[in-house]
Amino acid sequence: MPYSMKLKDWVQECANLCKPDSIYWCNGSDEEYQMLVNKMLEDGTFHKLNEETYPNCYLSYSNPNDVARVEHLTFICTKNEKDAGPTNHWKSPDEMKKIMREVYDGCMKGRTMYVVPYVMGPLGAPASKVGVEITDSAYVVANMKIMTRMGQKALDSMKDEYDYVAGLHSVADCNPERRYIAHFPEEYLIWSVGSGYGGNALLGKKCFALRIASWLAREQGWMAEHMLILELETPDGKKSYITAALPSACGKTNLAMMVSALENEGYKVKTVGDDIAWMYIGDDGRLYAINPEAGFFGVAPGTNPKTNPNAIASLHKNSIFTNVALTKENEPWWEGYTKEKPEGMKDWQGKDYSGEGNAAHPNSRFTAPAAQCPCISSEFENPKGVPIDAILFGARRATNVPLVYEALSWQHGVFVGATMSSETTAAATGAVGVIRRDPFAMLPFIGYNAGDYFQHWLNMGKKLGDKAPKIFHINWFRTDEDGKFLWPGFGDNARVLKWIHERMEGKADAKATAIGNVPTPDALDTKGLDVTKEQIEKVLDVNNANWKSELPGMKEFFDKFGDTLPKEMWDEYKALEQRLG
Ligand code: GTP
Ligand code: SPV
Ligand code: MN
Repeated sequence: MPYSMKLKDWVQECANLCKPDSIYWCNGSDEEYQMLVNKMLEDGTFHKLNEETYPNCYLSYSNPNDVARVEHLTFICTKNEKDAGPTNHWKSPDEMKKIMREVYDGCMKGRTMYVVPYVMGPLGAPASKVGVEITDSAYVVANMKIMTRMGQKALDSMKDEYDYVAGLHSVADCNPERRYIAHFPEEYLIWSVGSGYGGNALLGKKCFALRIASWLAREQGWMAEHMLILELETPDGKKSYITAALPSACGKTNLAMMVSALENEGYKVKTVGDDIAWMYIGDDGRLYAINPEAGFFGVAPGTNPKTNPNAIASLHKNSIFTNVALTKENEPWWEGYTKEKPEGMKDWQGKDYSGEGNAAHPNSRFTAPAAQCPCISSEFENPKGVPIDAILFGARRATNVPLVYEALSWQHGVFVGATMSSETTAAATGAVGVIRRDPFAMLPFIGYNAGDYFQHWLNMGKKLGDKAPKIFHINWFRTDEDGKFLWPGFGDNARVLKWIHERMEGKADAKATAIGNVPTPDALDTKGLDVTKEQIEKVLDVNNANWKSELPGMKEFFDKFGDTLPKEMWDEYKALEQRLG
């Protein structure tokens, strides 16, 4: 996986361009972290939170113009435009580099250039990979320390001086007019400028582990996916492993860490990963997954001791909070943390909170070490990863899409993934709540032509044969006429996992519908649940007339691909059309 320049030479080249005052190579030690923290406390980037209740935790505010991923400024820069495909923004590598070089030129004057080597994946795992991020943001370095295996151990993991994915990042003047997140997958290179936030700036995450990695994965026969990985312990004491792809801010962290409502019945959930899965075919022919990350960069709003106690426990020490509100007790707060808003808060820009609007930004986040999660799986560091039994695709849809359904085959499952649609969220800039197609929850993250990506999924299914995981679709967000969620969600989602598990064992009943197999109302365990039978019927309902109205959107999406769309996708489209009558 070689970059074209030796690491030292590339660092020098970046320094020549960005002209920092000094260069600092990160070793990843705790002393170094403390040094960065002290520097950020001094310059006001960090605010220290209540040491008694949130030891070693810090609050940071981003520039108000820089609060989420910027999909309209994210580019896949391949030599041929067709290789980026119809779902990505494209510029030629030469043109993009020319534009960005002007922004990079001298952008680190008066600043330190940090060189951040990091490993994505457990140390020593065959599937793990090294990246090096150059950045002028101490905040980014601190986040990378939590999110990845960072420092000397990454340098030690390199097979030779070329064995890394290169990422150059500068906040520069944080100007939205001069902000670009560019990927050069043919060169194993990422350039990001003008943003210091989340996936725009922590280059190991979406830029490397999804966009560059998905390109590599296609070349090398594996998969890089926007998926949580969870461990499901069942009453027989066995463990099965499930991955789930849900779009940004649609419930991956929550599903991965859920406290099962069916613990008494023997269904328990543990976390292997909450955002990204790298999957490969093992020696036994099964699909295995590792979590390339070492921490959680989780959505704060909605997280509370009831909805996600494990996240709350994870973030109570050694964590960074970005764009949350601050209470009088010097503790972080966000919408949905408590029912009552505390008096006398500062909002996410540090101003006195008036009580109007959001105190925390809707995309405010916590950065917490995965090892602190009470329900982290014992397999989290397993270099082999975990064998996957089921793959779930999920969306945020108020209408039409039932709580859960089972795909009829791998090929049909690929069609279900390819035609996913979901309401947009605050995780990216732009309108919120607009339904858009989001294939495999990867629309913003596929680093190449999505038509080729669908083909790659079909190819992986052929290689896996009868060892392929079963595919399901989930939707926790269906609402009634008054806009209220029909399904309680969170820990009660274990009831859906139970049905999925029993389906795989050939035990649970299902009703065949046009879109796939849906639980019969009796097959879903609703014991102790405070919902009416009518509500359950509603949340499981598949209405053919409504589904027919979904078809034109799918067709319009597929039409964009021309001859890069696998023929099998049209076959499945026609079969669905027929089943709908
Ligand atoms: P990214 O980190 O952006 O990729 O997001 P994610 O998919 O991990 O989403 P996350 O689990 O953080 O959830 C996003 C929002 O959805 C939070 O506000 C949650 O409280 C809410 N949420 C998660 N699960 C459920 C559920 O089962 N029901 C309902 N109603 N809301 C949920
Ligand atoms: C997402 O948007 O899917 C995230 C947050 O997980 S970010 O790291 O900003 O991409
Ligand atoms: Mn994500």
